[in-house]
Amino acid sequence: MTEVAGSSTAARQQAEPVVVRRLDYRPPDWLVDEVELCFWLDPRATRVQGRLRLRRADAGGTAPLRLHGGDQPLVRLCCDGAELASHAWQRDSDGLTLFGLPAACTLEIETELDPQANRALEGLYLSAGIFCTQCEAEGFRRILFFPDRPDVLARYTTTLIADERLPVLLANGNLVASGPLADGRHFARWHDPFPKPSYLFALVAGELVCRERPYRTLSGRSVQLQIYVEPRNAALCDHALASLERAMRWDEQRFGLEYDLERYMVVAVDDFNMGAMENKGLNVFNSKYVLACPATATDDDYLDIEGVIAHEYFHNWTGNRITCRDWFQLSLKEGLTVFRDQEFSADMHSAAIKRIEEVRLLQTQQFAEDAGPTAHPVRPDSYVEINNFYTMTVYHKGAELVRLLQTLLGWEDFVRGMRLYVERHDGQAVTTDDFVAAVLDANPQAGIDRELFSRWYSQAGTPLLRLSWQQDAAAGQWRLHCRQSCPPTPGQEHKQPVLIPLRLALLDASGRPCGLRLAGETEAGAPERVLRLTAAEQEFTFVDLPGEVTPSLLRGFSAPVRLEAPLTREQQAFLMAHDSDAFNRWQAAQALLLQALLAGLKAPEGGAGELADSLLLEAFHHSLTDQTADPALLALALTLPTEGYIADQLPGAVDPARVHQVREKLRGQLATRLNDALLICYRQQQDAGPYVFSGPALARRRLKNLCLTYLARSPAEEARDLLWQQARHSDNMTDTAAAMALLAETPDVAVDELLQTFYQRWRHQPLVIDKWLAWQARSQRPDCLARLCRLLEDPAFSLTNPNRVRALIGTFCQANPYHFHAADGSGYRFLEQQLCAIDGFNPQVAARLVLPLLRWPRFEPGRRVLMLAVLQRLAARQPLSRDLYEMVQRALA
Ligand code: 0A1
Ligand code: ZN
Repeated sequence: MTEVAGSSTAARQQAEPVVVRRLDYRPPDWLVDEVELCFWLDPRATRVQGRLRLRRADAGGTAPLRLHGGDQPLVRLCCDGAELASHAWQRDSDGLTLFGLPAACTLEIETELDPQANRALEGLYLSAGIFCTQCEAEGFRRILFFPDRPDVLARYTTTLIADERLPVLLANGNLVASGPLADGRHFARWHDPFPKPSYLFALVAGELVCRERPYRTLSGRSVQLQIYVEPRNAALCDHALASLERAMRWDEQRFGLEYDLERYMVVAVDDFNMGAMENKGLNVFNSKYVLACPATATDDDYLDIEGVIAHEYFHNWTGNRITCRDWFQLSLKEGLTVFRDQEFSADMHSAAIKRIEEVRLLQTQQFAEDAGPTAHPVRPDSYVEINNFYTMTVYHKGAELVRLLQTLLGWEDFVRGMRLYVERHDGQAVTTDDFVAAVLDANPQAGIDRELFSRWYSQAGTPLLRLSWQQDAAAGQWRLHCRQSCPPTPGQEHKQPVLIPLRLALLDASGRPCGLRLAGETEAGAPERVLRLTAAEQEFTFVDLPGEVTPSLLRGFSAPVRLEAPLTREQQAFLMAHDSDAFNRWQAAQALLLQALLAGLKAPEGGAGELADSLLLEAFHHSLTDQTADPALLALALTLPTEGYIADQLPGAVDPARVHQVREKLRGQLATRLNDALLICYRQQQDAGPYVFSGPALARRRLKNLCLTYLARSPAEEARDLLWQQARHSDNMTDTAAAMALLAETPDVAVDELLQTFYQRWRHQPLVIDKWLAWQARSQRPDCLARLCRLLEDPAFSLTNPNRVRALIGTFCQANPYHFHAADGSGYRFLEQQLCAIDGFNPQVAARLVLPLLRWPRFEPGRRVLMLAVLQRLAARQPLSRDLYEMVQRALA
């Protein structure tokens, strides 16, 4: 193959990283109406031809045409049928510039790719012999030179030509032609009638089987739902297919949104950087979020599959039909779609449990991000590598902001806002401001201050809400004082107040919510209210109360803030037992546990005596013996906060070894003191029959396995027997995994044998091997790291597969703070070595793995120095990917 050359072929070496700024946005000078693509698929040399029908956005404009590109060779470049003269175009490190084109023209571009060599898993690559693509955010340019920006929307027709041994050929849209060709090859042509940005392009080719079922939309159109997997996985698609159907029905009923093509295709591949991708009509999924059967997948896997299937489906409207103007608006599609998938899961199962799990994720991970060197607004202002901005903040804080609107408006008015958003912007590439404007324009009666609300999108950091109160029980009055502030974050020293909806109730002595009437109001009060906080300080006085009250504050976590409120331990215990808001019962239980842990951490030697006082023990005992409560809620309430979360609550520098020691101590004390209640509860929750995936069965397994986490620390022989019994004989992966993870925590020859037997049984099931790797990566045993180093060499492990890397290296660095933060720096050096190996071929994965190191300022001086040294060595490395460069620089800034 020969490469054509432009007039001045600039050297295409790695350029200095460029900062992209939101305020520099300019609409495109050129638009693409139609794209015709043809792929001659070959593992080592795939030929790609593209025909682009182009026109100037402004007929009088003079700007040259800019096409983004990777380092693939350019084989042919023609305009309206004639080869472009070498002086008419120029190539640089990230694309082509074309000069003097007619205002409307057809450009033909030809290039060649080596999918087999592509281990970055961006653009066109091979996963276990399956050709697939990943184009978000900027992967399309690695396939073809193109204006690869989300505000250029075009109609695509895609032809795939491949060997008959790759029988399934898929692309976006509807199938328009297919058939045999000469030389044992065949073709398929697909047309997508919906204009889309290049990041939503996809193709797949491989030896796949299809599991399908027909679906009829609410308005009566027929859609074929299809899941494509490797033949050996054919029996593992039922749950994903059923989840897809439920998600489609739910979106019709809740938001009136229907699917729009003849087919909806999902393909599962083993090598994937993220969870899944919402390409129009052809989702590509990490197989982790498709494949399930009771023997291999846990309850949480089942829930995750349902959630991710729904998430990608919901993107068809929030992301695909209405897309982002530029990548700073990423939360327009991601925050909104996460919110939608959360609401769906809440409706499918228990809303309270879903909410607690979301908040736990937000409090443990997004709050930590917002308090560290990578803090950024939900709508960021600048980036070096956009792939670094698929963050907890953009996704999950973004979802909280959509939820704020729903909380302020009520869900029916929020749905009205969504309808206006879709009606106004269908087929467009828009901004988060457009979304907020549509929802508020549909609801002028709500009187929401747009500017005040929009600060949530532009300000980084978690607001701190400090509440205090005075009670005059005799006069029936309760006065609430609210102060909000927000700590500085990188590049944002001073913050302004935001609009905080504070949902609250005041409980009487029996736990019943009182009627809430503010001074000056005449109408009888509702049992719960949402106060709007709009200023740095505000006061509210409630009147006509029957006497002493206990406040239930920020119910349902009505805003993503840190709450400081002077509730006593007795009040927390009261709320844990009596609050009618399930979320707040959980929050109160966690507050009690956290107080015990923090007290232990303050005391010399981790508190020589008891960490669990009688109040905590009684509250725990009461919960374990409560026959009326939802077992899944109890399990969440009685779960100890993670070491990472505990560390984040400490005012000063963190010593992770002490955090570990104190948490383990409390776990052990609760296990010993409550041994009998735990054993009884465990046995009560045990199912007699075979595994079923149902809400009640899942709830019982959760509580039973929560009991087991404590029983694993109990000195009683009976507890140990139960653990072994469950590990050896359960009929489902939920119970097996719970027991195996606990056994793997500590060194034991018998455990080693069990792990080995497990490995032999499952070594051909990579998703199960990921669990096996993760148990060992999470272990507290002293030889943990040495064992992990040996596992890196195991045939079941592969550094090029992101799931394996996350299971072993990711779990160790994120979920094993005890060993990762070993005082001798061995954990940090381990991560450094792996980063150096991975960054060379998969920068996206490397840039995510480095996150735990970026938190160095939180730690005691010894660890800080060791972590900084690794970061400095990484910063000095050549070559270093743009992804990892940006992360390391942010930590060193
Ligand atoms: N948009 C997908 C996730 C995704 C994001 C980035 C990717 O590459 C950088 C790949 C997939 C989603 O939200 O599901
Ligand atoms: Zn998404």
